[in-house]
Amino acid sequence: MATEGVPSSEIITLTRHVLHDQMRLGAAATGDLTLLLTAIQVTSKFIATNVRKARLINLIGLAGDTNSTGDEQKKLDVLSNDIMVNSLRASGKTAVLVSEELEDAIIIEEKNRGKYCVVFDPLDGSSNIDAGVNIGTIFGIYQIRPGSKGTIEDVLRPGSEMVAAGYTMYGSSANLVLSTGSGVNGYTLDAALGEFILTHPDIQIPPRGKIYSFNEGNSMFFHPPVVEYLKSIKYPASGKPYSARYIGSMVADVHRTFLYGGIFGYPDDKKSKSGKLRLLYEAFPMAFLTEQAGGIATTGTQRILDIVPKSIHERCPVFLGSKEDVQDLMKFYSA
Ligand code: AHM
Ligand code: MG
Repeated sequence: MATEGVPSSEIITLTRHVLHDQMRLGAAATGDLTLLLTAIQVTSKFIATNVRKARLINLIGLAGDTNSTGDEQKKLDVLSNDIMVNSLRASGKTAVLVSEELEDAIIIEEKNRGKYCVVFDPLDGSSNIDAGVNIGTIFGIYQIRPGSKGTIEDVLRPGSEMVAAGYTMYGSSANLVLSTGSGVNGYTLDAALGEFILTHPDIQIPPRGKIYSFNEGNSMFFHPPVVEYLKSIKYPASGKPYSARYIGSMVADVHRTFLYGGIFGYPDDKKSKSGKLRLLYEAFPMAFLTEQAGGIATTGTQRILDIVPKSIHERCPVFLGSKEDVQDLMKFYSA
């Protein structure tokens, strides 16, 4: 029990929390997922350190190349990708890695091979890096299929088959939000201790919010259901319109949606036929967390976690957040 003015002596670290969670599974848990998540924690701490000192050590700006989907790569993108690939490979717990920054999947060589596949965007929200605005790492974890040695087929599976997903947001503090399939918990990095501490146990998205988060600059391309939905929350009969909040960093916009409620959307439109966000390492992990926190994640017409990916870098429309808000939007699609 914390006493005012006296620091709590009862801290729950992410590792302790996940171990406890896994122990509940009894013999089914080998400890491998805990070790993999420890490796991911280390990468988050390492990336957080680099994000913090980026300006001072000349990490801001372009690396001079483009990534698998044609975006310009920033130095921090490249560094974060290297940090993740090296650490995940060295963990000995992975078989397949898919990164937004790499055109092809990495199939881990036999001597380092484990049973998990990690799909990730090492540093999402790159357009915000130079301005010091929140950015983040997004990841999803599959277990290889029985009998598989690790092939691309192990990750071309619906998001509902993921065993864990999460993100780390690099802002005024580093926040790691994680689900291993039984709810969502948030941890904050205590820089002095070097540990992620449980600060947001059992995150539940409020059933309804008052905020919408869309890039409305694309309105002229939006399809009618989105245009009509946005009109309904901006000109409601109640006379109480929703507030707009859009950072342009998925991790930050989704994090706020989890805590405050409301709806985040990146639709497909007349220009971007499948939207912008990537299915495997952006939409799936965020949809997994959304559902675990009691919200809904849809393309407008289909549950995101049911989509079967055809290729590792494909895109999909995303709407997620408070149950009632997303249901309101879906009514415009079914009308
Ligand atoms: P990135 O992977 O190149 O960083 O792009 C993904 C980001 C998301 O974080 C964010 O939701 C979206 O792009 C913002 O796009 P836009 O600038 O078109 O609004
Ligand atoms: Mg991204």
